[in-house]
Amino acid sequence: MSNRTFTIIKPDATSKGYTGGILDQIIKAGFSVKALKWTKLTKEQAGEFYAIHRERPFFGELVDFMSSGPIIAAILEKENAVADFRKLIGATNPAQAEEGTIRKKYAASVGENAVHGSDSDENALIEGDFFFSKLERF
Ligand code: FUP
Repeated sequence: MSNRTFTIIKPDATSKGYTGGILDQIIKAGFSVKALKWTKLTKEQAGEFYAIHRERPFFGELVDFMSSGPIIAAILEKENAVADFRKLIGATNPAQAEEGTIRKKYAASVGENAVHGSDSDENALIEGDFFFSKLERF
């Protein structure tokens, strides 16, 4: 089992000033930051990152949204990181997210849902590699 996961604080959350609150909640939950970047994706890069959803009806909207403003990308470390982080962020749809979860507190809708969290150890590695070079992670 890997002890790392990957997250994005999405454009809705950065534009609403939620970045500090979300990072604080992540760190207080026991995750340590191993890489961190303030950046913005082009449409092409957002499409590449979410290539797995290419055939889904919401793909165009997802790409437009994820390239609409700055984001924070980060690699996080904690025992059981992938599963524990998914628990911390809550369900994809904030209406179904548990009380106290990041999406319950900060997300507006299933599309604009404040944060991304990797769904497997394998994808955590792939997604971390998408954003960070070896020199940028510790
Ligand atoms: P999650 O793993 O919780 O981020 O959710 P998914 O992998 O199912 O979806 C990836 C992203 O696609 C979500 F963060 C938001 C977007 N999405 C929509 O915009 N509409 C949908 O109906 C489902 C997902």
